Amino acid sequence: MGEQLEALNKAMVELDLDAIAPLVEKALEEGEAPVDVLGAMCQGMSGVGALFEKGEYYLADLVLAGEGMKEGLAVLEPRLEAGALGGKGTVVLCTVKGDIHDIGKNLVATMLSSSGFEVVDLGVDVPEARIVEAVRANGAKAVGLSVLLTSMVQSIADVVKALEVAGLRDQVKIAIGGACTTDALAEKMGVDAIGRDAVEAVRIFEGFCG
Ligand code: B12
Repeated sequence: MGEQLEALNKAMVELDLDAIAPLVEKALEEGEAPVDVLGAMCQGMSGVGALFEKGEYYLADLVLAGEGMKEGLAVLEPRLEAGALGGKGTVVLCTVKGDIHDIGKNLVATMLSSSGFEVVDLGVDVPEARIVEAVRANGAKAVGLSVLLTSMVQSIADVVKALEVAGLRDQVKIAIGGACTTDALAEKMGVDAIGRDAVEAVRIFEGFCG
């Protein structure tokens, strides 16, 4: 990661909101790709989530970090759209049934659409029938499921099963991500990949749709 991107990541983690937009400008001026700038911000956001988990940050800090993302995105978005014309394929994305966490999913959505994917974002707490419907209606090649609650992992298996029953499982690849996901869980649930952050999500879906 370049010097400006390191600084941007640090400003996100330290909630130095005034520094974010100028650092985004600077990184772009120095020739960093918009999608890498967004990647640095996403990684910073994940750092904030980790500090919250350790008890070092409070909920208000997460809200501040969200504001920081908005400030950075205001500078970045016009540039990102220019790169988003690739038509890399359609991804149906959501947070699974029973789970309402959406910060990470939203970052994944932003990264994917900025990288040239069509993203059909179904939101949070989404039952498997709606996912099947969206895959069919949009001719999606891939599904991304965000899962943060251990108590809701069964929802992943429900999606896999529903796609099988609908005769669509062979046409779509499925990736999972979020706090409670592991390689072992991915294997157990019969999905195709697990992504640890929004940058890895882009790599995975490029592999799926390429
Ligand atoms: C913020 C937060 C909340 C917020 C959510 C706000 C929102 N709009 O999302 C609020 C306060 C509402 C909340 C509620 C709850 N929460 Co909560 N929450 C968190 C916290 C601290 C951070 C999550 C976050 O946003 N991180 C920052 C983002 C950027 O990171 P991320 O989500 O990991 O996403 C990245 C990657 O995982 C990946 N990714 C994510 N999704 C996907 C999908 C794909 C396809 C791919 C490839 C990649 C990918 O890319 C993302 C971007 O880099 C986590 C702690 C943690 N370690 O995750 C607990 C955590 C997830 N919550 C937890 C719990 C228990 C709850 C509650 C049940 C609490 C309660 N008793 O009410 C409720 C659940 C309500 C529900 N039904 O869903 C537990 C879950 C424990 C478990 N293993 O089951 C955690 C782990 C905290 C803990 N250690 O106890 N929570």
